[in-house]
Amino acid sequence: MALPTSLQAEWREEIAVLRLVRPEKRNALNDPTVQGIGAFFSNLPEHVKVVLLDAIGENFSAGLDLSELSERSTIEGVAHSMMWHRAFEQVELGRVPVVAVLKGAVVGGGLELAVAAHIRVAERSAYYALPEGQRGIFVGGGASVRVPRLIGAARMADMMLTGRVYDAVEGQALGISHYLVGNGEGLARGLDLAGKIAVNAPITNFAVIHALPRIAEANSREGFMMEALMAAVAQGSEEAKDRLRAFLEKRAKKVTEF
Ligand code: 1HE
Repeated sequence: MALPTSLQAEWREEIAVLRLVRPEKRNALNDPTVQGIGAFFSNLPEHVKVVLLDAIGENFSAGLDLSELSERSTIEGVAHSMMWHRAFEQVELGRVPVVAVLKGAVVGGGLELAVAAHIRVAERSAYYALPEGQRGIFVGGGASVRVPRLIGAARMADMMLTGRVYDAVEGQALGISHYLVGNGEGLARGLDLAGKIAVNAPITNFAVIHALPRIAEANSREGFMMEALMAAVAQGSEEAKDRLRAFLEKRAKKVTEF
């Protein structure tokens, strides 16, 4: 798969690692990078069960590459934003779960990319901002849909109107990250979590990334129906039967606190 120079892939058996590798520009996202991310996620080899999204340098991403913000007509602006939407939809609604490792700047389009992942591990250095307000623009990579799901529209409005920056501890309390680790520890934790995800039944991973968000956004009547159907599909799989039998025959791991 041909990737732009701003992206690098590493294959670790069932785990694919995709890295932003433009640290000199704080991993700012130019068009080839965004398109490369979309292409990577839509062409994952069959054996890949989970993707880890990582970044070289001290920052996850400084967002949209402001040096490429050329004069665009209104309709070109719509098309550009929709290009980001398509690419990040491949992350959120692709074939496999995605774990993102966050550090330093996770701002603007960088935050938009991070929130398209399913699990976020934040290093203590991570901070979150939406400087679009300061730049005189608006979010265009899906933030107004995905960020309110995590922290609410009111907090997002504050970030955009006042330039508020949340640090990693605040981000963890608000639910932006799922895990908070020390600086330099994100990759190891991310790989550990990716390893756990990779051994789940594929039907469960599918249900979590494709059915759960739709059910969560549906009204209760449709939600309960979708849940019942999804539960029956998962339960009926051979893999579910094997796993349930393994538990009853005391061959499977119990739930443990740590
Ligand atoms: C960039 C970008 C960028 C850095 N586009 N080149 N995003 C922003 O408004 C954030 C803008 N960036 C920053 O506020 C700061 O760079 C950081 C706080 C992220 C990092 O600061 P620092 O001191 O580590 O680095 P720096 O010296 O500011 O930047 C190093 C280089 O990266 C420098 O280039 P150089 O050629 O002078 O070395 C910077 O110009 C460059 N750089 N960030 C282009 N974003 C779909 S819509 C999404 C809308 C948005 O994402 S808007 C938010 C954009």
